[in-house]
Amino acid sequence: MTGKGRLLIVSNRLPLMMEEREGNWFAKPGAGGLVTALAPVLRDRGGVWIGWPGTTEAPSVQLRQAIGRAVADTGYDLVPVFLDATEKHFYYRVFANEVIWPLFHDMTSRCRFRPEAWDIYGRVNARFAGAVGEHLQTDDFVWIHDYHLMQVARHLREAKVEQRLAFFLHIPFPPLDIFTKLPWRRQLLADLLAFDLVGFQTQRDRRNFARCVSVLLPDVASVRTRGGYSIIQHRQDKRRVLIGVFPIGIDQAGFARDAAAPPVAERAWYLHENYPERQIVLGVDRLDYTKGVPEKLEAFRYLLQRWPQHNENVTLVQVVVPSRWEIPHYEQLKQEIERLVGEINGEFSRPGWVPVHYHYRALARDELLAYYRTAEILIASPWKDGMNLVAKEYCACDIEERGVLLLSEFAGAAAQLHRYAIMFNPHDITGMAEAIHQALDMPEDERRRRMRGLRRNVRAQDVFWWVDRFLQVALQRRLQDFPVIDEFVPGGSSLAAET
Ligand code: GDG
Repeated sequence: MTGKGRLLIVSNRLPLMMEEREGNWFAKPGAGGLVTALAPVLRDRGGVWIGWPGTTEAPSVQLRQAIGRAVADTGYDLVPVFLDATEKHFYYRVFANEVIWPLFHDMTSRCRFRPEAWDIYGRVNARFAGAVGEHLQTDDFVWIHDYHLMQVARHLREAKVEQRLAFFLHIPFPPLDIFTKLPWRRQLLADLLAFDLVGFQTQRDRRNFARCVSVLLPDVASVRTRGGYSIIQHRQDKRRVLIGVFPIGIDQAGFARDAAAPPVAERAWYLHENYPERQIVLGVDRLDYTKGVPEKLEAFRYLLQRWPQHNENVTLVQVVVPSRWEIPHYEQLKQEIERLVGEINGEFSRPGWVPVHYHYRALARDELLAYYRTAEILIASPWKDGMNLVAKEYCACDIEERGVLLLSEFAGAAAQLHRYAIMFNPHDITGMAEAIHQALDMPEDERRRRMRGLRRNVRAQDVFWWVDRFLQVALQRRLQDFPVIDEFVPGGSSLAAET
């Protein structure tokens, strides 16, 4: 990596778990993939992570001290941005999760376009920008993450900040006809053009964004495409914004190592004992209407009806991790999933065999890895997904290389994994059931060949590769050095040719 300045990471949440016990605050450093990949860079160059600590409690001395103590463990600075309950409600719950989240996943009927939420989103973004401004030094580089913070660069530019500012969107960017429904469409696009680099997960997202800019802001900027990148130039001051594709990876080596370690190996053995002579089909999803869980259950029911030879030989383990449960659409989804699980188990269960094992809780990491390692098949069935890390984690943990990945054509991960996964359209219930049927009957050598291909990809383009590539493009911009990231067209001819 070039440049000598520090790195400032800005995300909605600080990489911390805050806990209050008997009036005292404790902060535990987080351990997700993003943190794992960024921590060495932050320690090496020096850096700061700015974000909300996850509580709406007033910022007491106690709370600040607990965050201060966590800095000793992380090895880089943590700067909290505090939100009160009203701000959390409108900025986070309503604007981020009930406007941008459904809109960017093409589900406009679930959007609540509340003007006061837009105002408070702006206010909170201005506060984040203020925190960045306070800690910024001349040579620093600022990397802002995700849809909660799309206006931070504009606020910083208004405050005459000239440092390089980059943004990465973890979720998809919608096509023009969907994005146009946003009441604040031009403003939000213009806000994003205050960055120097905007990164997306797939070519699909980059193309959608470029088209939105050229149609909605023709008077503000011009758009060119070069070798898989878009270059947007402001008409007034000729400033350029680079739009690129950076598919996020996982800590592949970490997952593979932990999957092989004794605690996971023992759990995996125990799981096998519980499912003798049976193939496990696994689903791991946050409770979210974008993840296609009801369709997966419908497909599993169709499989049992259409190919009864699988009855008693297959178990679907569906983990649903509680999330955003205070939003009514999520509660309705939970009820729908539980109704379907009940119907399928009611119809097909036999003594000694329950077709669907349903867990509505977050699993401990070892437990999750044991399921990844044990399951013969994993189904990721999102209607739309920025990437889908679960699919990659499954491949990393399948150290015996016997598993089959079934992947929705609409997951961002499809662009990298479509050659070796079995691809399906999550809206096509019978097609998905056929894919499960094909996977259940797949010969060992084909499973191995496919899984090796998947694991090669997940290893080569891991989260360290992702951070490196993003920072190199952000700091050097030698585009010719970077091969173009693959494109995948759902339902396109590449499907038949490649699988
Ligand atoms: C957003 C975008 C994009 C799941 N269940 C358990 C558990 N998990 C962990 C998985 C994985 C993460 O949660 C889920 O990541 P996904 O990528 O699948 O989905 P989102 O949460 O929607 O993430 C997505 C991602 O950002 C990154 O850019 O890929 O498209 O929507 O890491 O391991 N972890 C534990 N127990 C569980 O039960 N411990």
